[in-house]
Amino acid sequence: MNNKKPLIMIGGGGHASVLADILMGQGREIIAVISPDDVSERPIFDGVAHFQSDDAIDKFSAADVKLVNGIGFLPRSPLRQKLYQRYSALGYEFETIIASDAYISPYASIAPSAQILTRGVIQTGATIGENTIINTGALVEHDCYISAHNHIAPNAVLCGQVTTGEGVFIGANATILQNISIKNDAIVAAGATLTMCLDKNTTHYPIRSTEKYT
Ligand code: JB2
Repeated sequence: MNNKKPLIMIGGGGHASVLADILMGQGREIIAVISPDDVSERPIFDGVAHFQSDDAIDKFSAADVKLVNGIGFLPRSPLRQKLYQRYSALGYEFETIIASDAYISPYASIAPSAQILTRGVIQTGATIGENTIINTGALVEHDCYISAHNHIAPNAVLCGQVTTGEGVFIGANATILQNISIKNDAIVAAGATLTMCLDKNTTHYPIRSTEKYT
């Protein structure tokens, strides 16, 4: 065990259970999970107090606990950011999560509350913004600037000096070439390769191999 503050997990689904696995493996104590849905089918939460309403968070003083944002982020799903902003404004701190087998260059900058999952790689000179998820196996190369509230999904590759605005979603296995800029709330679909800058609120889809024959 350690002397860090106990944690309250917001959400009890897939993302929350991945974070709980990392945190418990690091000896952290999760004292409550807050989820409107049943969590009994997720053994990772066995023995953790379950509350169905976010009102239960008020029972815990912001001075005594830290929150974990266990709500994932898929395109056009505002809940993760909304809860983060609501509870930050109330004075709660969100824990920063860095998996023990992630690689973070000593010359990278990780904002408090960011989440770097198993085998995530953050290379030298890169910056990761608040409440952003760098998911399993994702690679953020040198000097990238990843803003707040992004989700870089599993195994995505961001070559050097990519910049993103807030709320960007980059799907699993997508590749972003170097020096590309992706504006606020844009989406790069899973498996796509992005070779040009992407405007705000737009989506870049993968080119299907059949398209070159039509
Ligand atoms: O208002 C809410 C609320 N609404 C839904 N407050 C709180 N505290 N929790 C809420 N939830 C909970 O979010 C649900 O009860 C459920 O426990 C959780 C959503 O779980 P789900 O497994 O559907 O999605 P996820 O957000 O954990 O994961 C998505 O995003 C990840 C990044 C998934 O699509 C994953 O595949 C993905 N890796």
